[in-house]
Amino acid sequence: MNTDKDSLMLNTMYWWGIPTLFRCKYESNPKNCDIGLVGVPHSSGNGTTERDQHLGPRAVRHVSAGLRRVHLDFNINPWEKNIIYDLGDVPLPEANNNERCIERMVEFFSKIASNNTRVVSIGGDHSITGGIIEGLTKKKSALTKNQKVNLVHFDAHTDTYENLDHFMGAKKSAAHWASYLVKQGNVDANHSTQIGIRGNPRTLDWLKPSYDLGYQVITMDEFRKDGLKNCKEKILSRLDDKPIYITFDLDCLDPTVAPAVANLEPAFKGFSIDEARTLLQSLRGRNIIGGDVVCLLPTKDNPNNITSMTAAAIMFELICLISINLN
Ligand SMILES: [Mn+2]
Repeated sequence: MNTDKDSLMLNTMYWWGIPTLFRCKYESNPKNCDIGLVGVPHSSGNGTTERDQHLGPRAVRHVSAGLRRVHLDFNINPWEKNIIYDLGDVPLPEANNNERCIERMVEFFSKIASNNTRVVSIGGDHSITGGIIEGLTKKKSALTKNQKVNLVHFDAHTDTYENLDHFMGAKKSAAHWASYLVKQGNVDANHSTQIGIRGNPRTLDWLKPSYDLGYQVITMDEFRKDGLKNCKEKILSRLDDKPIYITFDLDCLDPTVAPAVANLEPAFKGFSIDEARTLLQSLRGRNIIGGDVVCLLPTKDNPNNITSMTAAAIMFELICLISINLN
């Protein structure tokens, strides 16, 4: 057994111990925890570019042990304030069958939602957000109680590519989730925002599907012109009293901050980590039921694991945004 003093030292060494997310207790039953952490090792929803996004959860388990810290901006220690478990990974044995994997995710997250447990996930490609939100808004969900969710979507891309019938065979894909969730009635686009959108797209009308669905879109260009303060207000004033879900595609960050992502957009500067953190923290006090961090590509990361560490740091922000609101 380690003494408390031993643990104080050992816990700063990320390579020491069993690598669960943020050193949380591993417990597959969500019943007794306030916040569940979940790995979604999935990459067949974005088969075009880089196929190692299923390695994201393992990479973040590797580094996050060293990031079990207190939150100075909120003045809380979430690990003592709330019961937070690592609920493990969504089982995805049909890994190359995107549609079946999404069904598995819906089932997994619907069980968590029926226990009224809030949840922060690490992907996985962005198609996982479709399975997660569909699961969290199922009829028996104690988190949403038959309401749609308000979505706050950080991304360089809209993921509403309705001009594509499928994405290399995947229907509920990383290119489609932000669209079908609105059409299925899981997301209320009229109270949701997509922010950070940038890059040189393939068609001039690439934002049209998002506007047609009802989203507020804040492109990176608009963010630079309007400034952080105005954009914070735009996001907040768009929300109503529905539960909020936050999805964070790491490619909204500048490639110098998060180089190991699936779909790099180097032509326009992305968010700095401070800008992203400030935007996230503007949601403090809101009813956030869950969030995810997606598109981490560990096999392209720097030897110091900087993108995995950034992914863990964003997860930590999401965990603390939820924790500060819970007793
Ligand atoms: Mn993206």
